[in-house]
Amino acid sequence: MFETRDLCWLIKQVQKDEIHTWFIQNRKDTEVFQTIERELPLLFRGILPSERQDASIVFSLEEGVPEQEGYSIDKRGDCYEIKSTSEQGLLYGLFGLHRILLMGEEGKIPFQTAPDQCLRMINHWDNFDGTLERGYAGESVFFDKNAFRGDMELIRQYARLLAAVGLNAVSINNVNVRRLETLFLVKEEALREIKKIADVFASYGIKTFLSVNFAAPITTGNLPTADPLSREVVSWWEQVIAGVYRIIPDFAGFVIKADSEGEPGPFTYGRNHEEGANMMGRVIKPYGGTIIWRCFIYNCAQDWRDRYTDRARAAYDIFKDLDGCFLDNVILQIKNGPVDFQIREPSSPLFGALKKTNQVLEFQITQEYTGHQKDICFLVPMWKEILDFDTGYGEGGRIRNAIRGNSVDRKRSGVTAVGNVGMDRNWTGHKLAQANLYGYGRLIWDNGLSSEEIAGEWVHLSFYLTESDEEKIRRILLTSRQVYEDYTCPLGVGFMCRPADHYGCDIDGYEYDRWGTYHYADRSGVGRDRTEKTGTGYTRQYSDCRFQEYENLTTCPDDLLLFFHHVPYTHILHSGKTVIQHIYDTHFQGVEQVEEYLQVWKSLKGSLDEESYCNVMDRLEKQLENAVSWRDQINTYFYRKSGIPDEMGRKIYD
Ligand code: GCW
Repeated sequence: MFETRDLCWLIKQVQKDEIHTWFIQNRKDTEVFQTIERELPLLFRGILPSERQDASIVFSLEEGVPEQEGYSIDKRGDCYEIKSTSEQGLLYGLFGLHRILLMGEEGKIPFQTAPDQCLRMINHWDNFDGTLERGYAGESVFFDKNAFRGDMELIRQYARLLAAVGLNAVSINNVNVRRLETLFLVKEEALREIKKIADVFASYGIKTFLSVNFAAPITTGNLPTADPLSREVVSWWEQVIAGVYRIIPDFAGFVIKADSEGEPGPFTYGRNHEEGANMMGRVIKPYGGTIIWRCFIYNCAQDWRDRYTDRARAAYDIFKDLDGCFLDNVILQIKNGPVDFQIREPSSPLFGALKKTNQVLEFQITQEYTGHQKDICFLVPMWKEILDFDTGYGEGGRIRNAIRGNSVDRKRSGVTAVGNVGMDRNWTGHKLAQANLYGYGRLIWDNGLSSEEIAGEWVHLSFYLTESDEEKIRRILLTSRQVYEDYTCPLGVGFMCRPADHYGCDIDGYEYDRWGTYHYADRSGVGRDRTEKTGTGYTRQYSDCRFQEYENLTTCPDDLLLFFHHVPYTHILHSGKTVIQHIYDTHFQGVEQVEEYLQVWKSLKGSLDEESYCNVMDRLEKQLENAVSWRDQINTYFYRKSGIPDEMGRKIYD
């Protein structure tokens, strides 16, 4: 119909053609109001039963704090009234009403909502050449062969997807900023292209950030140094930033990955991260800009022989003591776990511990370690666990509250995630991976939503099937994280994947390498000892109660056991099983579950549109191959190491 790409949860076949009336009170002539007017007929044409042709929608912009993005929906007769104190709130209300009507949930009206997190962001890891650092859905929507793709209609559709689930910020280029992307800062032509993109996003209430390289003063400015305390460096940034704002007055700011994985940073010059981040913060402050500074910093030249240097410790070791030292327009961006987006990790100990610092929690929607958008892995249950995690620092200690409560400027706190879209027709490659983008937005707007509700919404909005068919897809989504964990990551051990691309099994792939992610399996046991008593001391980075829980074998949760402890294969878990039996069982189970997914999916043939059916079927076959390969390698590996057979006598290759 009106779109060329599959707009998943927004697309609705138009069967009827009635157009409802609407009225906007206190309308202003802004881009966001124009967006509301443009969206109205697209969204609401034909979604109400024909007997309600008189239905109308009234938008009222109320007096009040304009930054508030919440909205309310009321109903009088056949008239829906959407109210907010901001135009952005009205836009969210428009999408909210649309969702309520499509879900058949009019009973929820009067409805009121406001976002739980202020900054709700997507980070793109898109390179100027069109590739994505960790992308599984085709090339970049922004860039193509070292040029701006320039497809503004596509970007508008993307902005619409993001706004529809309440997202309000985006960074468009990879945090590993290469030479050509660094030139964006100083090339007027490039900045004009970025402005076009930023304008489209702004019309949906979305702010645009760029990632920049800390060494830009050297690579682009031809200076001999990027030392944050050098006068020359500061004035170079001042000029550059002034140039950016001249062209993009509402530019949001920069995302910076410094001193990480080969990138230069303040450490290169003997400075600390406060000095680096605050220098940038100071320069961008007059323009109202923000610096988002990533905490993903660790020594990536480690030695497996050294059992005490621990990558998991790094972010806390570097940033904890800097709490309270950052300017109020600087935000620290903290990955959800201490290592790197594994399917099971404890939460980063920085949450709850940083008490006077703007902070953003970073998730990964793109399935780098969670199946490359070939394997199904609905990540909302995992994100929810993290948001709900109680850091143990007393009241307000759940991560979802701590992020905001411990930030000095609440507007500069929130959640971000590495995005999962590309040029693939359905945006995400795997059709079911759309549920992750949808679910991410919905969950960080409303942290109280359950995974079941979110999965239910996405399935219904995307497929419109019978209740029992929808239930089949919901079940698949809701069990998929556990299934993926079952065949890839026993008891929190992590990183037994193929180095470089991070898909498929390679148990020792990282074991003797420099990346600091070791499982230390030997003939009697497995796991990384991170205890204070005998290991790396990482457990001590948590609050006292969490420290006690993780430090002691008797209280450490099973699913994180091998993350925190090195234990014998015969160690008995809380579940009553031995570690080795748990490994065998979960690996057999994981494969059985994927086999079942295939059967369930086959039963949907004919109910689903052919394209979605085939798209998922094709990937499920790949997922099964992958799961079988993990099962056989892991089971054989641990059987060979331990010499302990499976109690159930199932086939383990020797
Ligand atoms: O997960 C790791 C990835 C890198 C990525 C890095 C990061 C952008 O393997 O590809 O680099 O994290 O978060 O910076």
